[in-house]
Amino acid sequence: MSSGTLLQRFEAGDIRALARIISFVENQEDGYRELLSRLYRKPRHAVRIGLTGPPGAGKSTLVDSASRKMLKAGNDVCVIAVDPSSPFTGGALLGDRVRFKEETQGGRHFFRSMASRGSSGGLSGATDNVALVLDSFGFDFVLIETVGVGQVELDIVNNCDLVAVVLVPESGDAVQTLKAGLTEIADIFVVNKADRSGADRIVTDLTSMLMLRSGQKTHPTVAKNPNIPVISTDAVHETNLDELVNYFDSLIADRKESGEFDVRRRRQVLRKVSRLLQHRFMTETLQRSSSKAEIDRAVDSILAGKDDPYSTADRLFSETNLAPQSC
Ligand SMILES: Nc1nc2c(ncn2[C@@H]2O[C@H](COP(=O)(O)OP(=O)(O)O)[C@@H](O)[C@H]2O)c(=O)[nH]1
Ligand SMILES: [Mg+2]
Repeated sequence: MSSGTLLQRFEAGDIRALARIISFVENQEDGYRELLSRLYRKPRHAVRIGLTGPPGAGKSTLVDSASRKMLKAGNDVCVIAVDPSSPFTGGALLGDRVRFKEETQGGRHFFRSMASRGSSGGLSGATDNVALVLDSFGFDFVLIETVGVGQVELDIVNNCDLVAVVLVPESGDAVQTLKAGLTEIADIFVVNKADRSGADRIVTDLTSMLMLRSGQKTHPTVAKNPNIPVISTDAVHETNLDELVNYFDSLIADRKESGEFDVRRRRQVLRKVSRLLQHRFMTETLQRSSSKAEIDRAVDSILAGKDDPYSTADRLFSETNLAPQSC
């Protein structure tokens, strides 16, 4: 990065500096780790809310409507859309994946889409880092939109303080939703497109299924958080949007009071440190040419029934030079 001036401009609230720093971090340019280390030490207060669900459920529309409500209340809100199909308008000034608006009344609104292609394995880390940059800039809310429930999306929402799973009447019945493992990640279910037929039914089914499950206390996550709210919305006409935003506020307040908020934050940090360690260990082990040859030999031996993956991993671990260096 070109000297401290960019960071100074960032700290002074310059939106172009913010956009530049996001790209810098997303592209992992030289020095991005040092920058992130500095940002981790800065005071921050943003709440991260993840919205996930099938394509076309109305996540982008919901994020947009919910943002406007939050902005009206005087909050600075930013959106990270990890969805290549997110509607995008304008933004030539800051680049083709950024949008910024200073509300005449209320707070600042920043939008950034993240490329989901070409960043295999690193997307959740990159999203987390971009969220940290936005948090450090001073935003009150970081809304993160992701599609579906693949491993990457799960990793992304695991880094959120609150997760809304967005469904539509067409999403299928409640049983399917439960089978898809969505209750494990949902803090709130949003049945969007309430203007369409079938919305009431999915709300009722989902609510009774959740009550049944919490009664059985079969799953630890559900048992710990038995009252997952289900709310229906019409994102286009903004029906129940105030209620949704109020739910966000009250769920976060409850979490903070019960200590669950901090428990989650601890878990997020621990997960991040583990990932970095894992990544570093893997790359350092595999970079040693002696290891590469050794791994090849070990794979041959395992296939021939003369060795096993556990002993191989133990051996490689004990041979790795764990002398302290800069991570
Ligand atoms: N009827 C209806 N259409 C909606 C609603 N919310 C979003 N849509 C429409 O559904 C389509 C997909 O919305 P989008 O927000 O892009 O979905 P995403 O893929 O989940 O981000 C768009 O044409 C929206 O205008 C809603 O509550 N009711
Ligand atoms: Mg979208």
